[in-house]
Amino acid sequence: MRHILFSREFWLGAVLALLAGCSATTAAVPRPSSKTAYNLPPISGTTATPHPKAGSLVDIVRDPSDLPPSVGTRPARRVEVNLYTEEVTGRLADGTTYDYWTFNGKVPGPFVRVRVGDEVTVHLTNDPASSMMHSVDMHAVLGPGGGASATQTNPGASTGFTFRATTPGLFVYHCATPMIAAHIANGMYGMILVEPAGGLSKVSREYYVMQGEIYTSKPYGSSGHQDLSYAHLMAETPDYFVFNGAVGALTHKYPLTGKVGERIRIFFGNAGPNKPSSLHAVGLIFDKVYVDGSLESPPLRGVQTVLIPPGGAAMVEFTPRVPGKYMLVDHAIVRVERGLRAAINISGPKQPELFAPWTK
Ligand SMILES: [Cu+2]
Repeated sequence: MRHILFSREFWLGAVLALLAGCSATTAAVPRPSSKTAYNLPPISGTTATPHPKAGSLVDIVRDPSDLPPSVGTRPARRVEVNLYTEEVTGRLADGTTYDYWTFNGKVPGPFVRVRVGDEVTVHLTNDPASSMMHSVDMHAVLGPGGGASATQTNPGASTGFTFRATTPGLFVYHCATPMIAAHIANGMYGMILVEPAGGLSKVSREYYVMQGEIYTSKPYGSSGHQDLSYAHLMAETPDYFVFNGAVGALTHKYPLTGKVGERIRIFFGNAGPNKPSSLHAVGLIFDKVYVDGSLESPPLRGVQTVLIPPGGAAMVEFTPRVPGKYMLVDHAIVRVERGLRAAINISGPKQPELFAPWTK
């Protein structure tokens, strides 16, 4: 039964039965040019094989500074969003690889930034080499499945939908093809920001960070290639917790940086699929927290830890006053031991009136 339940054919059948009338086209679709930007050899073998050399892997980590600028004061307009679903083998941790399912080759997927009133057209193309159907459910969408009913897309096919951005806020999007939890755990998530008219206030730096869970057949820290463990997924017992897709993504590869006195904004999303996040910046205090990603409610001020449910988000802002090395964590702190940690490196002059270490 387990084999049947988790087989691709079972879920393909279920989806097609559920979504009769939403069939995808089967015309071959060329890969977007962005694919070639990786300039990496294909990875062969995805299960029970020695892990490839780390240097030959696709880099799935999203740079947290990779996000568009604010919409500013522009009027509402039409916006095109191109999503390309792609299954790749990437580095999960040093010496450990994993088969990720992605939007546009990175985890999280692209940060989509629109303003209220925009007419947004979403194009979803599924890589011809995909093993699965994929789709997208955007929490900013008013419509069936958040767009998922219109975008169940076969490998090599394209689908899409158009929606009106009605509500300012920071929203999660994710693949919603059964088994949905597996598609999310494998990396198929991102965020869409709907800015209010006039845009967000100006800040010095903005970062895009998402928390995810990875369920592996071998224990945390095992070397070699890791397969998804459906047993662990169903039991809601993640083996890894990651920011932006991989262990060390935001410590060694892309640490967050800033200077004393700068205003820093983090767009933070929790992909889950199962666990809430207790977001905390060690040694810092969030000046403003837009709870649950709501931009229509006033922010909380002076917040230590922010609770963010799976499928939820928060926009947090802070101004570091003291230079040093800080950490962004989930205050369910044991998750640090499972890979969940981001560095925030703040430079600038010492501030002894605020903080002064001493020894006897
Ligand atoms: Cu998917």
